[in-house]
Amino acid sequence: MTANYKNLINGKWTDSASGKTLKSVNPANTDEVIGTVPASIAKDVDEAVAAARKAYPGWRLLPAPKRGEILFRAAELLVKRKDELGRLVTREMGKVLPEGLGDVQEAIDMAYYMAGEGRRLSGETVPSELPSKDCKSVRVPIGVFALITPWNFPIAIPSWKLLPSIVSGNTVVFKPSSYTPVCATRLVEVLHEAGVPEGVVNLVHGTGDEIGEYLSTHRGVDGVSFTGSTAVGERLARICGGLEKEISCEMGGKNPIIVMDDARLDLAVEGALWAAFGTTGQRCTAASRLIVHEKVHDKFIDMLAAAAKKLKLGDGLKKETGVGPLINEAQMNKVLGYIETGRKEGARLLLGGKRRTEGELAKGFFIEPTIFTGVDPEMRIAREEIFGPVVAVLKAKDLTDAIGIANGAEYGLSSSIYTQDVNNTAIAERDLEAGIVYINAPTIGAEIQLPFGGTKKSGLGRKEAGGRGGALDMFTKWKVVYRDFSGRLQRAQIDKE
Ligand code: UN1
Repeated sequence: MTANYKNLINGKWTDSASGKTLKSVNPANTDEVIGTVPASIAKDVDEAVAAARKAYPGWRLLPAPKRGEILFRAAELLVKRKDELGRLVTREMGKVLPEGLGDVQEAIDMAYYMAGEGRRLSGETVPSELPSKDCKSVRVPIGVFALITPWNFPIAIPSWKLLPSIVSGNTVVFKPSSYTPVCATRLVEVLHEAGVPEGVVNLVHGTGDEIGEYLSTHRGVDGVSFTGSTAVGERLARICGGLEKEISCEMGGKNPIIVMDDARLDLAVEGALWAAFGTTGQRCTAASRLIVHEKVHDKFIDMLAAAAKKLKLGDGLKKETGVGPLINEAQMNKVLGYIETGRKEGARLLLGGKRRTEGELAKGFFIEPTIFTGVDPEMRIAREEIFGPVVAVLKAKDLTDAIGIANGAEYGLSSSIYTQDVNNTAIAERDLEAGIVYINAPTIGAEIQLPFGGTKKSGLGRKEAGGRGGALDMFTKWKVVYRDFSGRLQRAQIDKE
């Protein structure tokens, strides 16, 4: 029997006013229905926003350490459910089980970390230029946030938004991707069970087309945190900018790995394989360009192709599977379209390139790990985000050339260099235009205690995750407080005694 999941509005699990539902299926086997969720409409969003508004004044005033304690309990519940949720991530999203478990672990890390922030959320105290006066800056919540999340990290990315937003004292309306709604519901269940009061976290399921923009531009919403495509992010940012709403968008990537002539090639191959084909290339941090020094190019691509050939396609729950399915048919067709484009543009197809449908693969959306060589920086496969198991290899003459190619893309999320030369690492660190630079490690695998986000077309507004410049800056505003206890009027800049 199919499980029917619901929206959570004002602490109650409810169906949509539309009476309709959406079906979530396993992308490795579309015969398997993971569950149904409400196909929400504007009226449901209105109710969710009203619930969040109503809960805000009380939640704002609950001491932050108390809010943090609820998050700590959520972390403990997630630890208990890690296996179960990890398997669900694999069944609903398709990534292989170790990655499904990693997805949940990232939420656990974030929950413990943000629980601790409940006892920090620190501002600054600085001296005043006048006697008997003190000055400080404090972080204050912003109000009601709309949180819009993608399907590729169905537990981790929602946790990046839900946990810092609520520990900061905001209330939220959360709209997860309609491709992974069951994972999102299970995460919200955890928060609910951990003791998040009614109305603080509201969950509304539905498609982006039907309710995404409606929610983001809603009069009752003060801020928007969005992760998804650059096209949608730019559009939301334009509209929200005009409505005085806070907005942060985490968007696409075209992340390069530079392999220098002095690199440890074994390490570089292993890293490239993991970053290009892990999560079936469906990460905004996936490596989709390998920029290889001409001296080691031929050897590198031979090693890479030999290693990629061994990756087995299949259901991510099976131990032997190296690469899972694409999320849905549309995404699969988009990726196949790019493979066709690469061929037409004159790149050389070194490996893969086809959909596979033999045996059980017929029930899912599987594409072979695909490597193009002889790629020119101007080709579309070198410039556009593909979001699939397709990597473009480009040749570079030296470090300057490699960095020039890397920075030639319109995106700037993650980047990496493999080299044994300390000076090369320093130059890469200084000159790569990206929010994240990895040295002797691939482009994926950011840790939650540091800010996450990119430059150029990869990110707009504040960054996510922890550390200075991370999500607390997205979900709070600075307020400055001056207190004069001199008992007289003191005039800054004017009184000079
Ligand atoms: C994403 O690619 O959409 O750094 C998020 C990483 C993960 C998060 C990726 N921790 O690859």
